[in-house]
Amino acid sequence: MLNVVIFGAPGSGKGTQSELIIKEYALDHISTGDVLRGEIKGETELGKIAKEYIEKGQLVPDELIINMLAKVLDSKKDSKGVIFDGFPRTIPQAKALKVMLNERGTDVSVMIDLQVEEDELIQRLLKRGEISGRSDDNLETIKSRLDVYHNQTAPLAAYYVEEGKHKAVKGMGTIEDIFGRIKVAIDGAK
Ligand code: B4P
Repeated sequence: MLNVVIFGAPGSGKGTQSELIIKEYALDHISTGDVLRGEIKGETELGKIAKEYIEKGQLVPDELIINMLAKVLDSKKDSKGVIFDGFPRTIPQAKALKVMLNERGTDVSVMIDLQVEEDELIQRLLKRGEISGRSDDNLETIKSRLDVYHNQTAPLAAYYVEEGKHKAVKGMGTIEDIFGRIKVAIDGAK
């Protein structure tokens, strides 16, 4: 199984590149952000809790995310491989993912770390905010998401270096050029 973690700051292009990776490698896509937005839209109990965190630019608590992820993973039992987009975002989430995959006889194959300068991240998210209507794409919330990324999520890069799975990829330039670099990283890990 090919299991790819796509990692990077908010606005680094995780969602955009995931779409291309899925097509190229016939993987299933699990985006915790998309699952949470679906829960919010459906006004579920989880959605009501998640909304409060997302609108402040904070992470939804690990326990809720890990339970949610386990359920989604169970629904992909016959998968050839999965791209994890926006998960893990903390060390406890990474450890839980390892246990869940090991229980299913598999593991993370590679972690793609998309690297984009901060000014560019802010510009991309403000631009998306103008058209998407996403409640977290405004300057105040973007700044808080970037702080959360630096404090809680960025340390995961060292975790995956330790696991021998980390691949840094320059996330600036055209979408096609970035995808070309990602393919080299994934093919090298297969
Ligand atoms: P996400 O939906 O994962 O949001 P994100 O990190 O901001 O990344 P996103 O996917 O939206 O952006 P992308 O990099 O694709 O999470 C939202 C919230 O949910 C989090 O803040 C958190 O509260 C909660 N959450 C989600 N997962 C969680 C977890 N595991 N634990 C706890 N809480 C969790 O960038 C997109 C923009 O850049 C697009 O508009 C795109 O068009 C543009 N773009 C992409 N590539 C480009 C390029 N090369 N050039 C120019 N623009 C580009």
